[in-house]
Amino acid sequence: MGELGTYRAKRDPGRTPEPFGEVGGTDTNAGGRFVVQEHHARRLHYDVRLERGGVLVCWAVPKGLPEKPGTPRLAVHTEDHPLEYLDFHGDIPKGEYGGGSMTVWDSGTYETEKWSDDEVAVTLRGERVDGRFVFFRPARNDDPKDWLVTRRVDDGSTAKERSAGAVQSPRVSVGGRAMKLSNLDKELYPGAGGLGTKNAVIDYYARVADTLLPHLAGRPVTLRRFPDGIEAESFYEKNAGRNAPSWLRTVVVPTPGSSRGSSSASFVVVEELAALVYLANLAVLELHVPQWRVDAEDHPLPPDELVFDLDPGPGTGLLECAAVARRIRARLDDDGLVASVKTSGSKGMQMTASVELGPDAEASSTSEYAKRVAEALARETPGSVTAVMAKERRRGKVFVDWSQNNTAKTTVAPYSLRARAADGAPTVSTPLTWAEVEECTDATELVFSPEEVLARIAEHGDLYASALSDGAPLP
Ligand SMILES: [Mn+2]
Repeated sequence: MGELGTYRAKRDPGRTPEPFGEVGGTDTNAGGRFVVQEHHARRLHYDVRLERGGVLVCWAVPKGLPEKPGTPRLAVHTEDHPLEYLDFHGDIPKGEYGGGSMTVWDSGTYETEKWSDDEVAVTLRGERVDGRFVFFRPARNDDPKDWLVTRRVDDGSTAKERSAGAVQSPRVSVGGRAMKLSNLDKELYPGAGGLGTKNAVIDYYARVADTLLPHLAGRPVTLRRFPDGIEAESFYEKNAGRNAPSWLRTVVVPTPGSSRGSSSASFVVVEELAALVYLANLAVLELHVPQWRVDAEDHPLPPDELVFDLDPGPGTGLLECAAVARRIRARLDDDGLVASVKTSGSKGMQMTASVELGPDAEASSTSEYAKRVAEALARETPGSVTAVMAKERRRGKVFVDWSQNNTAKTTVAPYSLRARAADGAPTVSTPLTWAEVEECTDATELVFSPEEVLARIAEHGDLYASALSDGAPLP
């Protein structure tokens, strides 16, 4: 059994959000779960933690686990952590031990090949990392905590395991990009059966790619990952991560209000099928985009889209949103703007119009215009529309959220999956025809599964195409 004395001695429970669990009761020496946390402490490093003997055995790896066999990397053996640390993420206050933000970079299960006092050989099976690693204490080292970690060729230790591994973790070529998929049978939507596996998620994104990619082009995307499915913890990721493949387009963009305290992040820009598949394999279910793009030289451009997020308050739903959407459409039409409408895939709806701001326009002008529209609607029908975020004022009303036009904010992309299930299938942020919005009498008619969305594209083409057309000036 492990000990947590050193762990506790280094931390004050009144000052850090970290867990203070007991040593776990079960004997899990055979192997079990692992986590790799990205820890932005004084220096960025990756904490690799393996469940064993009721605790987590830990190494801090400054450069992260090696992607290939080759030169071993430093892996500082740190104190055992409580099992609750497996899903810990958050901000450890500055000045405290390990102060800085911590996110879960990957998690999964592992098998043990060897475990001794100076050598630990394991196979990690996560979303990002999938392979054999050996942690070892070199024969001559100045500090006994300074271990090394190396990657071994993953040949599978038995034939059975090898064939199972080949099905679960196939190497594929997508649009000319080689990648390894992992844990394809994992249930990301529990209860959805074959429709909710990671395999099904990858399949959907691959098939919707031709229609979805133009909406993502040039937009630094915020990724919402669900490594253990929609009922477990999720993570908003802005950073592409250090192990992102070199072909993946990334762009460094300032992130005001970042909880991490850094002023910029290296965002993914999704512009090819391979990128969508790569992200789906990381259990990225939701793609959120800003209302602006970067140019070919990675410079941010002014907003090119105007968005309204229609958020139904208690006692209202999609039908009330539909009524408000029609009114907004009429106003935009009067101003020469063409609106597309979609479900959010969650409770509400969103509308987008393509705009072109003049050279002297402020980036905030889309937000100001949307606010004027929202406030005008709220004045006309104060009983059913509000333009104010305050929760307590929203009962029985649709909140017309104009604030997502702020350049620091994002909205879920059309055709993105959502982390919700309806009728045993994942939901999708689905573009609608205006006839559907006008004639709908039952909100369930506006909820679509991934298969239905693909069939709608085959029938209608891209119902969100007007968002991609040449923008009109704001009045
Ligand atoms: Mn750490």
